[in-house]
Amino acid sequence: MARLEILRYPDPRLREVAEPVAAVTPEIQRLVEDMAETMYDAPGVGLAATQVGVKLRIFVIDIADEDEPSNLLVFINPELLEREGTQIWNEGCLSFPGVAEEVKRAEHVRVRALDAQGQPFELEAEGLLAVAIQHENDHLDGVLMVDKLSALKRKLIGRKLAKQASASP
Ligand code: GNR
Ligand code: NI
Repeated sequence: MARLEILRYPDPRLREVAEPVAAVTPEIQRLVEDMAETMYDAPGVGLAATQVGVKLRIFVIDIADEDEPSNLLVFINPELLEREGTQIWNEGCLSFPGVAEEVKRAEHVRVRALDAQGQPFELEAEGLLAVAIQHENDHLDGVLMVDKLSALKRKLIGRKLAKQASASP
């Protein structure tokens, strides 16, 4: 297993639209393991392949608390089938270190995807899991949480991250 480098905004690769996975091969399974290790190491509740510079429709999520057993969810070629209601969550993103902003999302989603074995599954989610699924699915389309904010907030966050980038080695 290996930890992967997480791209930071405004890296242009975060804006690329990911392509479907043709087949869940051992190489894809290795990538999924590396993504999970990278997510746990960060730590984050989710990670999309786009964030590690891989243009494939894959994300991993684990919303289990520290005192709970881990529960890795793997989504390959995910499709959002239903979105219902609205909720506002204070979101973070590993590609925006130190940023947390309230984002409006659907309260309930139904998603279909392939798991790490290439088997199709469907899942209904609400609360944080629904937020994470929408956040990660957006990454696969090059959509970032700042796109859901006002132009002013986006500009302030852009400046903050530019400052961080010039301050860190
Ligand atoms: O670690 C993460 N936390 C988080 C909190 C609220 C809503 C969404 C997220 S996802 C984020 C990890 C990440 O950047 N995934 O793309
Ligand atoms: Ni993110």
